Amino acid sequence: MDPRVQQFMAMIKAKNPGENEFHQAVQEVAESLIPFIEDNPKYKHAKILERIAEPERTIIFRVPWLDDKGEIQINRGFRIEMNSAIGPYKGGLRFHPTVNMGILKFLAFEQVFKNSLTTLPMGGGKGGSDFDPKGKSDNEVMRFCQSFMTELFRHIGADTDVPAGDIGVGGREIGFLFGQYKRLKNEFTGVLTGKGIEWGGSLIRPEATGYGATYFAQEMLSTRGESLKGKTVCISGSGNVAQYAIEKVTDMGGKAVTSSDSDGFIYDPKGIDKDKLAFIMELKNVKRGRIKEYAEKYGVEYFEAKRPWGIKCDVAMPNATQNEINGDEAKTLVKNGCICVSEGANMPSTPEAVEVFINAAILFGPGKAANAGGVATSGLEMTQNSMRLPWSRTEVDEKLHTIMKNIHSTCVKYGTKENGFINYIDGANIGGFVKVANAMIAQGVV
Ligand code: NDP
Ligand code: 2IT
Repeated sequence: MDPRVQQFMAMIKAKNPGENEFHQAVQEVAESLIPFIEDNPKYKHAKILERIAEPERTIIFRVPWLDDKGEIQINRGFRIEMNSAIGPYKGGLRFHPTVNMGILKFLAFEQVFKNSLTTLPMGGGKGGSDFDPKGKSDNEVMRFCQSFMTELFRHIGADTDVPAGDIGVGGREIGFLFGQYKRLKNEFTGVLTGKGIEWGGSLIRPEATGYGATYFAQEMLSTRGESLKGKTVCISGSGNVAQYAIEKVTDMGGKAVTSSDSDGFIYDPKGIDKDKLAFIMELKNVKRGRIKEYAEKYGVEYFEAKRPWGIKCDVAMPNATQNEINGDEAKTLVKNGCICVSEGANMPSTPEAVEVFINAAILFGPGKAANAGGVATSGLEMTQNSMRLPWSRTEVDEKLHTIMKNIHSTCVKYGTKENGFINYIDGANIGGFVKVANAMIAQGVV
């Protein structure tokens, strides 16, 4: 490891003990940025890297609520307000039992670069709770969301901090959170994105992350004269991002053959077509069941407690969670002929997996570029809320598509090496950094 990166990481680890995912995310960025900063000393003198890795504010709070039996439950709520140099804090809320400070800080850190790449005026933030929505009734989820917002409302606002969804937070949760915010503040504002279409939401926001990651895959493939047409695509996850990635891959002529949840994955060699996707959507969004039921319904194979990376594919789209592709799985993907990885999830590839992809010189689109379509469309929702005018489906989708192409161009601009290889990690990290860093310098030591 570059000794300058090593020294920087020793400081980060000492300051943030035990926050492994945060260390991992910062190290990846430091490896891209430290050489760049050496060549651009103004960023070094202003200590931008040291400042950008320190949240502007972290908020931790108690979330008490009553379950259906009348018993008191206590969860922990968080909001990390990471960086506001180029706009209000912006980023999702995650409800999952694994949520802790290290995970949310990694997500908030990534969000700063991602939001900058979208070209829209959004700073970075992330929040959530160790609350587990699985197995909870709608009423329990509502009481939890109301209690969570009863504290969070004093820290957020349409011009301050604008949360949205992430794992475990979809349309249902955003509705309950928005209702409580409105009640507490007596204000109908764009304080959350991912709202329902009848009450301030944007068309295409539900689709945006999956569509965007697929558009990004197509852009990467086009640099090698390829396209998604006729490609076999391995997808993990069966939630929001995975569902709309499956839809868009199919629309663009590819064949999505896998889908998973935390219990296992299904392999459908004929491809998950529109009808089968409708089944997954009903299963996951309404019945809140398990992906195993797909195998039972369509008579395909189900692999208990396994991830889909052993299935032969041309393109892989990890759309579930962090560190879901390890080094060995990456080797298997490459060995089986995978030429492109587009990360719909945040940091789904471990550092070992990333090394395998880069050494094999395949097309590797890191999450902060590939999945930026979700937050970009949140930015478009904020614009529509400010104007109090909604845009059509086509208008939003065209804007999303243009943004994804521009992010790809930014990665090419900052990530192309002397031999012509595009390192999208360097491209996204440096491309996302410059605007935030310049804004921080302009705004003084704050
Ligand atoms: P959902 O909650 O809708 O779906 C999450 C999916 O991932 C489910 O299939 C879930 O399975 C699976 N999953 C979650 N945790 C794990 C785990 N520890 N191990 C294995 N599988 C797991 O979330 P999203 O689709 O919104 O988010 C997926 C990823 O995309 C996350 O990394 C998120 O940060 C990222 N992302 C989301 C955006 C958005 O707009 N929603 C935007 C950009 C990135 P199960 O049901 O069993 O838990
Ligand atoms: O990781 C992400 O970019 C998201 N979960 C979406 C954030 C947002 O504000 O739309």
